[in-house]
Formats: sequence, C-alpha cells, structure tokens
Amino acid sequence: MADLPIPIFTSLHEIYGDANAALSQATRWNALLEHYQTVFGAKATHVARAPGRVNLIGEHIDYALFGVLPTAVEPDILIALSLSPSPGGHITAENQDERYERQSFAATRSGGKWEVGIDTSELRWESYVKAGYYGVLNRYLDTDAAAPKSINMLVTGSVPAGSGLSSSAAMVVASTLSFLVMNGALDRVTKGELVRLAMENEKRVGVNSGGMDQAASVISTPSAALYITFHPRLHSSPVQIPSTHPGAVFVITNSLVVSDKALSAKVNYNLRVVETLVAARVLARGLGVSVGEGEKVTLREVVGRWAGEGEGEDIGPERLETALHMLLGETERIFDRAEEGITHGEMVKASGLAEEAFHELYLSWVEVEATRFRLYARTKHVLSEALRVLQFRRVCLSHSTPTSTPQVHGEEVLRDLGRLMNESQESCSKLFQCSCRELDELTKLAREAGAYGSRLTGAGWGGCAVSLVAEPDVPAFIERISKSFAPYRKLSKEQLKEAVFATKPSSGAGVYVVE
Ligand code: NG1
Repeated sequence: MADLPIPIFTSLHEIYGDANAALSQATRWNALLEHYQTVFGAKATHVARAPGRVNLIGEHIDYALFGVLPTAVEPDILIALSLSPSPGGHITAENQDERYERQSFAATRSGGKWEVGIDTSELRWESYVKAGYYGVLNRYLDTDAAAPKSINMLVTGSVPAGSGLSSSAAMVVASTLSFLVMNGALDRVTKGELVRLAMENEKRVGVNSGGMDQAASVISTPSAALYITFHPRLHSSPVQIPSTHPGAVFVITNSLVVSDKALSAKVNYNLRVVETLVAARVLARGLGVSVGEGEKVTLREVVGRWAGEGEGEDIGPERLETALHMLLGETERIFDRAEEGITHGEMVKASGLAEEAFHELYLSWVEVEATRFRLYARTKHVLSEALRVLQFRRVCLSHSTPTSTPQVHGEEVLRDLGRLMNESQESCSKLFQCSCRELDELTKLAREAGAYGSRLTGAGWGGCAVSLVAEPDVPAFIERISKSFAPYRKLSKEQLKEAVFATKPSSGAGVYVVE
C-alpha cells in the first residue's frame, strides 16, 4: 500500500466511501470553493484533503516502533488552492476559521537550504502550513532554481484541534500535498514517501511524533482499519473489523479538555519519548542485549534482538507476542520499581553511560522538564500495550467473515475487543499517565452507558475517547452519555453532535481536481 501513488479524486463519493456521506459533505466543499473565489477573485484549481484518524488501540508505542491500529475518519482538513499570478513565490494562506488570521510569507535561501521562518516559541496555525512547505522545498526544489510558485490557499477543517483525532498531522499532510501539487511534484512521491515527508515536516513544529497519524491519514482505505508497523520499515496491512452480529461501531466522545501537545511537550509528550528511549537502553543492559554506545535504540528493537531477530528482519506477530509475554516478567527484575520514579542521576547510572554521553544521546536534541523519571511504569505500559495490539488484531483477523452462530459469537468478539480497550485505558491512565480526570470519568461513563470497551485515543491528556458499541445500541449509548457526562449538559444540539459521533472509516489523503 505504501508504494501506491497519491490518489487524484474527481468525486466526493470516492473520498467518503458512500453516496450519503458524500452528499452531506458536498455543502461544505461548495462553501469552501465559493469562499475561495470571493477571497482571491479566482477559482481554486485543486483541493488537498487529509483526514483525521482514530487510533483503536496502541497508544504511545509508535515512537517505540511497535505496531498500532488506527483508521482514518470522515472529519478532515481541506485546502483549496491555485497558483497566484503575482511573482516572487508569495504564499497567502487564509483560514475559514476566523480565529486564525490571514498569513503571507515567502521562502528565503540560506546556506544552501530553503527557510520559511517557523516560529516554534508559540503555537501559530500557519506553522503547520509552513512545516509542509519547508519539506517540499528542501526535498524537491533546488536552492538555485528560480523562485518557487506563488500560491493562494484557503484552509478549512472539521477535525477538532487538540482532540486526539490528529488534526495536526492532517494539517501537515494537507499542506505537504498542497505544495507538492502546486509545484508539479505530486507524481514524484508515493504514499509511503508522503508519510515520511509529513513526519519530518511535523517535527519542525516541535513534536517528535511517531508516524502513526501521518500513516493513517495517508494510507487508509474506507473499508478497514490499518495495522501499521514501523520496524524494520514502515509497513501497513488492512485489518477488517469483524462483521459480527450485532455489528461493531466505534463512537468518539470528546472530553472537551483541549490538550496542546506542542505546548506541553516538555512535560508530557517529548518527556515520554525520552523516558521510553532511556528505558530501552536500561532493558537491553539488563537482558544482556548489545547496543552501540551512541545508538538511540528503541524498545521494539531491544525485544527483537533479544528474540534473535536479524538486522532488517521482522520476527512477525506470533514470535513478537511470545517475546513480549516473556519480557513483561523480566521488567520486574531489571527496573527500579519505586512508585515515584528515579532521579536524573539514578537514570544516568542505570543507562551505563557517562553523564556527557547520556546528555548527548538523550537530552541534547529535545527539551524536557522533570525531576523523576518513571522508566519501569513506562516500559510496562509500552510492552503490554504492544501485546494488546497484537491480540486485538488476532481477534479481528480470526472473525473477519460472518460465522454460522453469529449472535453468540458476535457478543463474544465484542467483549474480547472491549476488554483489551479497557485494559489499554487503565494502562494509559496508571502506568503511562497520559489520561486525565475527565477522560477517566468519560470512559467509565461510556462503559456504564453500554460500551463494551472505552479508551482515550491519541496522545491523551485531554481530547477524545473511543468506545466500542454494538450497532443497535448506538442511539441509546449516545443519549445516555450525553446526559451522564456533566460537561455535555451545557452544549447546544449542534455542539453535542460534534462532540459525540459514530465514526465511519474514510479514504486516505489525496488531491481533488476542480473541474
Ligand atoms: P495525536 O496527538 O493524537 O496526534 C500523538 C502522536 C502519535 C502517537 C500518539 C500516541 C503526533 C503527530 N502524533 O497523536 O504519533 O504517538 O500521540 O499514541 O505527534
């Protein structure tokens, strides 16, 4: 799938998978194109589209290189585009959301590179547009080439920001696509290359993201979830959600707590990236697995080496599952299990590196802030969550065709999947500490409202939960949760519809050519 070209769409039906969904999106698309003409006095020629995603299971393990199971959703970022006749490579980016001001900028050449002036000291919406531009310019445009094209862009989005549905990745993928198509470079990239480019681009905005979101936003199809693995290289395969009776539906509920990953990165996201990297070295040391002095080894690589995986090989899901089971026991022996975590000095000692080498390897490239580091709890979460992804996938694969005793079987399957989701929530909350009071409450209320399983989705610390609900129970579930979760009571009907909704898988990113 990663080797396929970027799709060029000519109908909304192709994008949203069915005629009804396409119809309900048509008004929004038409409004965007009309607005574009009013703002820029000319018609848009293309619309770049990138969807958000919901991660069904596998949280905070992509940057440890373990497989995850997301699916693209209907909410998306759209960027209407056309070349502007003005010379000089001017980019004018307007956002339909009035909170975000119009921005104009142009790339400059400096020291053999293109620069676009990304300001990471504060959160600015255009940084995500510039991040996409930076990657395209530096990868596909010579610095001694004539000035890049001038472009007018109008952005709109239905993925709520800071909600764990990956609006930031959708934004960066859509902007990367925009600059590729406008500079005539779209046919030079495959889906896999777009994922890698968007990942690098997002790092420019300050988050050391793992790659799951970009892969889900780019590679998804409307028919299945994706099992995405990152080791030894990016790979994805479709996983059909079992066609059980009753059918399985994933319902999104927004906790309404906005979590800004980029702003809290040094105490949350990036700190977890560092903790899990150091934990990998400590685990390797305890297991007698060899790691190069300057190597930033990941937990997935340590598990593989311990299980006898050769360079560039993948031991496959079965052997990985067995290895994870065994290693979960080993963590008890290897790590200091102090509840409050260990100090910086203790962590350096456990890594076996000299202070200076430790700093260079783990802290020189990222800003983190902590007095204690919980390597044991983080490792336990990562290994057990990686195991749950494999189990979830196995349940799905073994029930992907309807069975002869559908009713009984269906409920059993939903119970199995739900249990794994609940265990994931518990682990995210207690061991990885990436939940929050509202998400703990919301997932508990979701189970009380009839969900088989409920868990936070995405980075956490706020944002959305995803719940597994039997199809016939969806309306009752939505009604109950709307009443029981206190913050929902003050929402209007419209706001509630945006906060609580059943997901439909959608196709991955692509470019729509306006006729
Ligand atoms: P969100 O915050 O939902 O986009 C982030 C990371 C993912 C992954 C999850 C946690 C980015 C762009 N995304 O997702 O790669 O690590 O957290 O599972 O940083």
